[in-house]
Amino acid sequence: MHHGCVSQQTDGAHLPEQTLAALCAAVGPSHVLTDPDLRSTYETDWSRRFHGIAAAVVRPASVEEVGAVVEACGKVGAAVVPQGGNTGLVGGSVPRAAAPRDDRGSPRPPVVLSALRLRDLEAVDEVAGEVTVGAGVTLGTLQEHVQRAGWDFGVDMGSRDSATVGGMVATNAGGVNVVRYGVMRQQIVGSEAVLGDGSVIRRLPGLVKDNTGYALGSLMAGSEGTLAVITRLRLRLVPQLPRRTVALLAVDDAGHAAAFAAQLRRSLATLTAAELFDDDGMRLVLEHAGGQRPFRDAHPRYLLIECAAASDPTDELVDAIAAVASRDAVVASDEEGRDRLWKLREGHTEAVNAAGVPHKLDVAVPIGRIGQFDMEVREAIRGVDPEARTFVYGHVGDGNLHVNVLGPDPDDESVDDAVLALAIQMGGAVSAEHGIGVAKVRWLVPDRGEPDVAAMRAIKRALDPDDRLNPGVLFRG
Ligand code: FAD
Ligand code: S2G
Ligand code: ZN
Repeated sequence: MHHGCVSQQTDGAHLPEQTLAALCAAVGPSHVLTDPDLRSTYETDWSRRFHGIAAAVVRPASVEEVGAVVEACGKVGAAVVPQGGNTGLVGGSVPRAAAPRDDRGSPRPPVVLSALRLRDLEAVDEVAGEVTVGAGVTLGTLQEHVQRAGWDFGVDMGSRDSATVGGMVATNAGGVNVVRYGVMRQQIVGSEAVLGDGSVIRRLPGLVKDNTGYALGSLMAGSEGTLAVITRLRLRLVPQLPRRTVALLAVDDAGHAAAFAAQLRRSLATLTAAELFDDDGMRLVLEHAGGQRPFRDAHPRYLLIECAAASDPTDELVDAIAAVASRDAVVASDEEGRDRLWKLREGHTEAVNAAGVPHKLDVAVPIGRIGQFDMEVREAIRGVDPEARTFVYGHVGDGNLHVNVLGPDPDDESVDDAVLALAIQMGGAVSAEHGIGVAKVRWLVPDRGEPDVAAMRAIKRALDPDDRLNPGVLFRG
């Protein structure tokens, strides 16, 4: 197996030798991968739906090395695909299936720039309740780091062991605690990033108030690798809440789940999560991962509620549940019991993925229309493909549902179109937290309208005039 400065490219256009040499000089030969075997894990996304060929995978270890890589690629017009943990679900982190071509028509595969070696972990700033970390630090590593210092981080999600904080900002990740702490954008108090021309934009002192012009860090949130390569983040921390209790309520339908979640949010200051799933999903998770049904009977929908506080929140949660008309409820305050209930929800992604290549639609709808959407989306899918298997689960507290469909051919998007059109029709969004990537480019204008997308394109042209960074993501190339 080879890597390094003599190209081992056997399946696409080579990078010019002087570019490879410049990349090796920037990051060292062992971090320039051209051999197809070494590149492969960086070229296919987590869901296995998106794949492309990279001219090389390059792994810089500092902002200076990122700048040198971006400049070297810019000199020969090679596109750059920034990549973190490669857990994104809309195809934005891997080379496009159709490699861009140069003016002679020959394929110009991009360079995948992996942020995984940007792993600095600065000491927690105890007074400010903030921390500065490299973009390649995983969510799990960040959580351990700040918990050791007696703090916690406000965003949590099932991909914590691989998703990186740079990728989480780039996709403006949400996760299970949005209902208490907001999305990734709201955790940023400073950022450093490299623009397409290799220049560095940096604001890291961690000032909670800083009205000195445009908030470039916020602009990075949701930019999906198209505006800059994020190299470092300064993040706000939240108090560590050691006492946790989880309740699982059996409910009649998604509308009741949304109404109960709103009622419990009002009555429980300690509420940190409100998640929905259906019985088909629970059955699939139990078939895939094993485990016991929490209730004797099957029920149409389930609402998982978590409360967290410095002192035991169990009593107030039990009292609040008594005030909502659920069919049945179980409560767990011990770690093993809580994990067992969470696994029924967090096990969905893996269980669906194990059952086939899913069509994954991550949509937001006004919370008051969740019940109507849950009913109509199932009808719409049945109308397109009566054999399809539909699983609806997600963050009901924030109006974000994950509609996963098994059955239709991966390339047949008629089900995707039906679901996304319904979300727009109901005043929702075609992506709540996973982003647009390449998967939903053609839905950006129907969802946001021409003027909004024209303004986004103007920002993209201003910051990346040569369309070097992640071309094909967010906008048609
Ligand atoms: P990647 O997948 O590597 O990249 C994602 C996008 O960000 C790409 O467009 C890429 O170009 C860009 N990017 C990555 N790093 C950088 C960087 N340093 N600078 C600039 N651009 C960059 N998402 C949620 O929001 N909520 C969930 O609850 C959730 N649960 C998940 C559960 C599972 C099991 C899995 C597999 C995924 C889940 N996701 C969830 C999706 C995914 O984890 C998030 O989108 C995550 O933020 C992606 O981070 P990453 O480091 O893997 O980024
Ligand atoms: C979740 C993960 C990806 C998916 O479980 O909250 O964001 O759609 C999702 O399964
Ligand atoms: Zn989610």
